[in-house]
Amino acid sequence: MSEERTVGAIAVAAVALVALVLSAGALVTAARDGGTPAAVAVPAAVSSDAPAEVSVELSEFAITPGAIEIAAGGTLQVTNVGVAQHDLSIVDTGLATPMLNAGQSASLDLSSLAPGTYEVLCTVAGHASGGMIGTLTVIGDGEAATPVASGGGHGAHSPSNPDIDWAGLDQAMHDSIGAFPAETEGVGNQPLEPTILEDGTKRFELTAEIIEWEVEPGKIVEGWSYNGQIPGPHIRAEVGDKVEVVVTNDLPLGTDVHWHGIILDNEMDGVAPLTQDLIQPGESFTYAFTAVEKHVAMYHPHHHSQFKIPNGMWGTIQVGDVDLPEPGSTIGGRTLPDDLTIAQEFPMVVNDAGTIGMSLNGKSFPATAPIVAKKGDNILMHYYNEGLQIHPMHLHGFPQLVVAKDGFPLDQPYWADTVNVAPGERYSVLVTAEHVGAWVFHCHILTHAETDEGMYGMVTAFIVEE
Ligand SMILES: [Cu+2]
Repeated sequence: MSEERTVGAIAVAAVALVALVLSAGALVTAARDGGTPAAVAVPAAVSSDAPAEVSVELSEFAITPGAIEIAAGGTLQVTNVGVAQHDLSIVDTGLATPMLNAGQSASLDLSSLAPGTYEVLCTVAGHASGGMIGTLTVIGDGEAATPVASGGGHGAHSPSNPDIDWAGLDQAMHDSIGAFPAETEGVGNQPLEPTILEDGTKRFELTAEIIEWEVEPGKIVEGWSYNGQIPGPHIRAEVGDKVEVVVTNDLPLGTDVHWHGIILDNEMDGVAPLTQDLIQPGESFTYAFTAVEKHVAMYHPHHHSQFKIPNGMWGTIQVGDVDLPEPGSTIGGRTLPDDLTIAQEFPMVVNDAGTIGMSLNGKSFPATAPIVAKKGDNILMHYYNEGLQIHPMHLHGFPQLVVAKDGFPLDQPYWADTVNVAPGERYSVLVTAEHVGAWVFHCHILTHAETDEGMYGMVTAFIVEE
């Protein structure tokens, strides 16, 4: 992917479009002669193999399917399956459904649309940037539809579907894995150095700002960030520290910062306008608290978090060290090393929506950072879920010992090769790099890790050297 891209509000649509075009080019080999593949049911009124009627669901915050394909002259049946009001607008065409309340449906006649690809979105403020954006491809007579990635009809990925280029699928996976690890601009989670005030208070400074963020090679999105990083900078304090965080708002709307998991006074909880006034664009607000106990916590906006967080506004904050089990102790039949010195400690922030999409620490495979360890190293990893979905994080090769939940040490740590992390949760896991090799580490919701274009999203590797 080396094309020059327009960066900004339409970047996501452009990338989605390019991806669609690439997938069509790479994977469709048949049915360009106007013939009808035998395995495909064709609605009576059209001679394309695309359906004449497609059901589309609107929800918080997705348009499903995200890449709609329909025959020229077709009709969309649009249903709001969410809880808020939504609509579906086809950009620059004047076509849109009425605003739909939860549970309402509407038909959208596309007979005025020429074959081609259009951008679709929900026009409610913030919903498109929250994820309610997609593409609509109107397919003319005799054109082939793209193979459906999952869930659709068409006998997708069935040996009876003549549209599938099986060798192309093999090649796409091979090429995507060969691109790992890929260099991209920007690294998140860098330690934030405080200014030490006269009374010993540690003062940290955060600026909320919109940046260009390279999620994967060549894919530059509008990232909502702290200090130009996704994840935002890592804040570290010790129990007993007096902490101040000065937050400056360079966003186009008001904001606040919620300290998710930190025990502090109500007026510092960051829920505007309940516990404080909104921090208006151009203004600053100082959060202050004394760290009273150990925490594995995260910070993010509470005000319109539904699009700010998916678009990248989150960071990690830790107070003290997580308590570990006794070295050499036996848990669940496995004995821990006698030396539990931690060789590496780092966050694993998972996200799945907005402009950042399926990602680990703000990057999508192949731009995810590999974990590189020496055999026998002990690694302490903290999962944080800043997304909208649950993610079962599966490590090949050796198990993870879950030692803390939301920063609270467990009386009975437990072993797992797959740790399920729900939105808002943190799990701290201790991993001993027992076996040499390049071990895959990924979300086990398979469509968060692979597509027809190969490996993507929530995948990295745990590389153990001798
Ligand atoms: Cu997942």
